[in-house]
Amino acid sequence: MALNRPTRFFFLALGIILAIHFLLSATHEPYNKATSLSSLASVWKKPKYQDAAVPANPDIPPLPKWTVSGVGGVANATRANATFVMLARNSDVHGAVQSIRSIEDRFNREYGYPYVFLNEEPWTDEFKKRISVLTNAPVEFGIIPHDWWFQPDWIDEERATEGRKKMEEQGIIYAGSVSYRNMCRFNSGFFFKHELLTKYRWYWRIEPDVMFHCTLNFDPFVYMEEQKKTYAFTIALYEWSATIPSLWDTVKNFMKEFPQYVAPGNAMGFLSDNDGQDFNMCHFWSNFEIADMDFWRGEVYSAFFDFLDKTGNFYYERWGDAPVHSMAAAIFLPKEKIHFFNEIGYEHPPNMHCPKEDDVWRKGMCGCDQGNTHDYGPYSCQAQWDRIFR
Ligand SMILES: Nc1nc2c(ncn2[C@@H]2O[C@H](COP(=O)(O)OP(=O)(O)O)[C@@H](O)[C@H]2O)c(=O)[nH]1
Ligand SMILES: *[C@@H]1O[C@H](CO)[C@@H](O)[C@H](O)[C@H]1NC(C)=O
Ligand SMILES: *[C@@H]1O[C@H](CO)[C@@H](O)[C@H](O)[C@H]1NC(C)=O
Ligand SMILES: [Mg+2]
Repeated sequence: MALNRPTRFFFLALGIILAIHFLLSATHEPYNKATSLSSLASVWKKPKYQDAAVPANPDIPPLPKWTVSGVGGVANATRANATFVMLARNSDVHGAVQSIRSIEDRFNREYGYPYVFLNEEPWTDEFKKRISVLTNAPVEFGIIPHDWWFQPDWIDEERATEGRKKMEEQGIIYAGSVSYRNMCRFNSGFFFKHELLTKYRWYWRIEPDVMFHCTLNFDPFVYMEEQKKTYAFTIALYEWSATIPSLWDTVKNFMKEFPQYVAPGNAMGFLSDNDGQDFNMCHFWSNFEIADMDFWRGEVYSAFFDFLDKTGNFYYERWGDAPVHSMAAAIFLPKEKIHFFNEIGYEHPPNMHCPKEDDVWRKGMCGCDQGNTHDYGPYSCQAQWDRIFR
């Protein structure tokens, strides 16, 4: 039976629409769960990096699954091999609750990523109770082994005391604090070895008293994995140079001794305005980090941390995990492996990142003032970041 022209056209059009629908459903499911025609619109409006269908990476083993109660009911989500991690004191409970409420609200109640809390002291029942009630995701509370936290015996205490006094005279924040130094050293060289974290590859660092200002319509962990990123930040800014007087020289010595570790096409231009001669004080603000712990666990970073640690300057000076992580990422990785998450509105007072593009800000239903974003303010290093990709 020969079909008349309008009928043929009708079936052709129907065929095309169905083909597009199934193609998009299949290729975009991990991101947007676009399984119905009504959600096609959201597929078209996805941010730029989601437009290209990303093929599944055969190197990624099957992912653990558990049930999450998300908005609109219970769903089984596919997750990356990832966890949140928060270092905190029992006395931080109020700020910790606020941070977890914020990330659950803007992202995790839909995804159910687990949480790991770390502390050098035993957790109080009060802390565990106040946190556990906030999420359906697994939550674990770990204790930090003594030697990964406290000042090692081989540190010359006289010299350390002298260093703290000198810094106090300069009016530097946390100048006289030993516990702050413990924290910086632990975050630089140890957290990723903790037994509660070794089962994961990716982490998202969260601190007490931070805020997430935009709803995430995508999974940053899956993005990192699919796009083969290693380290991600939201805020880049200048370091207070007096805390790290000898860090750059030490890093340069390391590069001289291990030139094979320096990555071709790295982000040195972010750290230095004269090809690595001087450090320009730019670093990623590490209170937010999404990164691959296998990088910190690897040969290069292990050698780097040991080289830094044996100078004792986490205690004699006050080396921070932010410059240490930033330098490692910028020197030992090709620059494309570092990612700036513009969509993630984030605030750790006194600094905030808020997407300044209206479309990104609207899509994320952001609760932040675009006019107050840190990105191109006086202490920002966003311009140095942008520069290396020009
Ligand atoms: N368990 C524990 N956590 C700490 C200690 N000092 C700092 N932290 C945590 O380390 C992170 C950074 O400390 P914070 O005081 O926020 O430093 P800042 O952001 O540089 O001002 C936060 O997650 C704190 O909760 C400490 O002595 N013990
Ligand atoms: C989630 O997975 C469990 C176990 O595989 C299954 O019993 C349940 O029906 C699934 N729920 C949904 C909403 O797909
Ligand atoms: C998750 O990552 C860790 C570290 O790379 C690895 O040891 C572990 O086997 C991974 N687990 C799964 C389920 O892929
Ligand atoms: Mg903080």
